[in-house]
Amino acid sequence: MKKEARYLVPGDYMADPAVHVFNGKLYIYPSHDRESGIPENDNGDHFDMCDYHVFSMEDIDGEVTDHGVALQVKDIPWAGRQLWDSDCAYKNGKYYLYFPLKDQTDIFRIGVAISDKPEGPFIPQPDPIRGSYSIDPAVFEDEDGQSYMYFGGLWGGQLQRYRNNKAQESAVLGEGDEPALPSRVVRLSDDMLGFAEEPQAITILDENGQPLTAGDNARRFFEASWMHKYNGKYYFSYSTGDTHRLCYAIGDNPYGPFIYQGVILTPVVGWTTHHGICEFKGKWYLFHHDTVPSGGRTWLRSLKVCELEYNADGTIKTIDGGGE
Ligand code: FUB
Repeated sequence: MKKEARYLVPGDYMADPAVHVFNGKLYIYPSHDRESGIPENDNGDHFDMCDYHVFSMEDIDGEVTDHGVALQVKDIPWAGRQLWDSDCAYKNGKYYLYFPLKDQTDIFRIGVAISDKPEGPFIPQPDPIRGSYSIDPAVFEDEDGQSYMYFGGLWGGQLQRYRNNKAQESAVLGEGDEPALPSRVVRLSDDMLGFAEEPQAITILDENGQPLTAGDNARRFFEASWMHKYNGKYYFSYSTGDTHRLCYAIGDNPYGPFIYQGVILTPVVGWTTHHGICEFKGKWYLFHHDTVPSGGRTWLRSLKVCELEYNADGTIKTIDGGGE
């Protein structure tokens, strides 16, 4: 494939790609952006998505098949609004689509829907996952068959409203040398429909073994968690949100701690940056999005893919996102 990133779905706006290989094909689970007319604000109300489509590819340079609507807000019994970044996992013959959605009180919860096929359609469970909160679920299956969900997002993602998995009276983002608000990780139950334990905070350490601070805006977690494994190491990657980078940190197990390594993708054109990483037919790829095709409209994003390369020491070669 060419070194430049390739736009994947030129005819529609899609963002936040989660990617997995199922049955030898690569499947993409993006958010489906649309023009809702809702003004842009820090709560992300302008990201007013109401359905998901699933895409597949037989080859990285080949055709991208749109499998049509996989799940819609109107079919989810507990729905309020805003279907944000989803992910899909497979277990025992079923596919599980995990999605964040505001409930009828405007609180983000994480739901799950089930299908016999990776492309859906997915049938939602009647209620959100018990104990779930915030956004951006990413599900990673380890080699021992255990599945873990990574989740959380600041600002409109509401993570700042929670401490020790409990909602607080007032939201606190922290600043300066205070600890950065962490992404969460939780092992999923064997039936894939719930949490098997209390979600745990992810610690990202700097080069001196100190946790990243809230004021370390260029490196601390904001949203868009992703986990992949390379040469036996666990790579936790994420967006820094208002500083617009995709960064990563490496650990020895799914819970961390993870040691900060650097930038995977420099800022793209557009406010958000979000990704999925996966190996397909012997090469590694970074799926992401930008707003170049929509002329920079934050809420109308387009999917892209490019190759992701490692250095001999396991670090990732930084990719130019083409933004500022
Ligand atoms: O697509 C809506 C939100 O924008 C996602 O959940 C965030 O990660 C950001 O990409």
